[in-house]
Amino acid sequence: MKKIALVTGATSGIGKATTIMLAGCGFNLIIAGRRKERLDELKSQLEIKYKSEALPLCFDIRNKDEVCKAIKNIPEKWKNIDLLVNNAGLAVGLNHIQDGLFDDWDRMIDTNIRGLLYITRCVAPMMIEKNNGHIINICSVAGKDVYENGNVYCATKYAVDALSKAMRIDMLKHNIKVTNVCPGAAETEFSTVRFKNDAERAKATYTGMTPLTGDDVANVIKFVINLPPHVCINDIVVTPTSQANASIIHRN
Ligand code: NDP
Ligand code: 8X3
Repeated sequence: MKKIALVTGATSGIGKATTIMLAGCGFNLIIAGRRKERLDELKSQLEIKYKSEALPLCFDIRNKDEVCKAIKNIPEKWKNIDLLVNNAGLAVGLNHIQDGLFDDWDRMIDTNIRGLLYITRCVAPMMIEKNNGHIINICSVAGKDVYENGNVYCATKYAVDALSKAMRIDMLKHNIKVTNVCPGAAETEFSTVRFKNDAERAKATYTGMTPLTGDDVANVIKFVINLPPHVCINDIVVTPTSQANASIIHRN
């Protein structure tokens, strides 16, 4: 029987690449996001190309009731979730703290922290019941170091870093692995979202360097999930070769 993975933020970037990698590794996939047409397209791709079954779940992860309802209503055969990839997240804006927009802050806090908590609260009991599972939280180098103008985004990722450590402790006696994955600059829709569709600013983020791709991060996740049952990677930082940490990038 195929294993089941639930990936949040499967419609784009790291989440989409991870979903496709997992299908290639023989998983059936529960794919979550807000953009229904992208979920439907991905479902077809997974079924046709990888012969994986896919269950699209369309919800806004910031909405507690939507998240709980979606997970509660998962058909019985999908409830045996082996792997949860908490990937949905975003940065919005890049301002000094005194210029920050409340709405940007709320979006980041509600998505990156609250959303991750809601989905974990719904899925973890299913793993506990079978005394097995793996939770992967997509954190960031921004959860390891702060950088100018990164303030609230960094704070949300520091929270993810803390939650990964806390989950690791709480899940220990239930035989559930928890892994914190911290990517550096990856060229996805991340900067387009951060700069609110300003394509030039988004592109400039990666000028003079070779950024990670979603596939690069997915490959790291592939390594993490394919270790023997008694081995758990707790925390892993992966950056482009030209990036040392959240604020130091060498550009040509
Ligand atoms: P993308 O913008 O390409 O993907 C973000 C994903 O999150 C989309 O699938 C989006 O789906 C989903 N998402 C965002 N908001 C919500 C919401 N309210 N409800 C449900 N789903 C939501 O960015 P990345 O792939 O780069 O980002 C994935 C994760 O990686 C994020 O947590 C990000 O912080 C982290 N990260 C990214 C790095 C980078 O440089 N790109 C580096 C380090 C970490 P939809 O819009 O369909 O809802
Ligand atoms: C995304 C990486 O450095 O833009 O988490 O914050 S960074």
